[in-house]
Amino acid sequence: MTRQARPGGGRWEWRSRALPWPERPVVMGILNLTPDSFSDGGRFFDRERAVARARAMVAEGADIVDVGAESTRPGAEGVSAAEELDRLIPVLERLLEEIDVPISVDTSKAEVARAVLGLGCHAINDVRALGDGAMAEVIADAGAGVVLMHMKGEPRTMQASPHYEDVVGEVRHFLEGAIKRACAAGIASSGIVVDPGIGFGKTVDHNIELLARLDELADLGVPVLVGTSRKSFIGSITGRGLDDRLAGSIASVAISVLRGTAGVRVHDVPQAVDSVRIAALVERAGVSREAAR
Ligand code: HH2
Repeated sequence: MTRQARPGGGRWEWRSRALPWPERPVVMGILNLTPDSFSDGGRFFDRERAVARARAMVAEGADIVDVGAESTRPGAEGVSAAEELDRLIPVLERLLEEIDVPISVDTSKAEVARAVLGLGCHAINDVRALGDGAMAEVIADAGAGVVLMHMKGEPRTMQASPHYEDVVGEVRHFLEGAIKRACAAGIASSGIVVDPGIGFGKTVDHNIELLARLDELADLGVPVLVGTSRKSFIGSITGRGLDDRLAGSIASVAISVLRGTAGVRVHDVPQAVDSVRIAALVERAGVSREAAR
């Protein structure tokens, strides 16, 4: 396959906070405030521990902290906006005072987005890519950023035999439409990031193909974020349980960076930071060689 331009040549800026891309890939640390998240559910449900965890991730090199209060693991039931906000607000108030990196909130509800952007959060990580009719306007009005992720189906049922004719083509087409909707609503293009949604309505083969062909998302013109951390496809390939997927996760981080991703969403920040540094140097050396040919 011919290498294309690096995915998302554009800038990445959330509410005037510039992220280091395209200088280097961005590491987004995951903070789940859910009792039922697939990998770390319950561990950070306590407010103090959540704040301490976020501070530690920043000290370890996270460029963004992504805070979520509703699990989207396969089979998960949704929670109400009120419950999400009860979990989020006390922690976000502290984080906005105490940590110095942009904060995104993993939510698909416009009502939740309005409240957290009102507090000063920098972006919405929307696994339903503006599926809530009011979401685009809420983000645009706040001048905030957004992650538009591809998902086929709904978390409760999405892993029941997902089918694609061409997974990369379909994900690409979906993300293209989502970018257009975001821009039409007035969200600044420098604040838009896309994500192929690894594990969201995809088989192991679909996930592998998406990683292998990540560079085909290049000409969407916005940064690409990839979340593989501890996901079940890593367990399927390695035979490892949730607590034993670090090596597989870090391998997938390096592969994503070699395929030119702009950012990785991870639980294990220090290991991801090292992996990104090494893979980014190799990726850039490859790009320079091809440019010189
Ligand atoms: N994956 C999860 C949740 N949100 N957002 C983006 N942009 N990309 C992802 O791949 C992604 C995401 C699922 O992982 P996790 O947050 O660890 O689990 P849970 O949804 O169970 O809280």
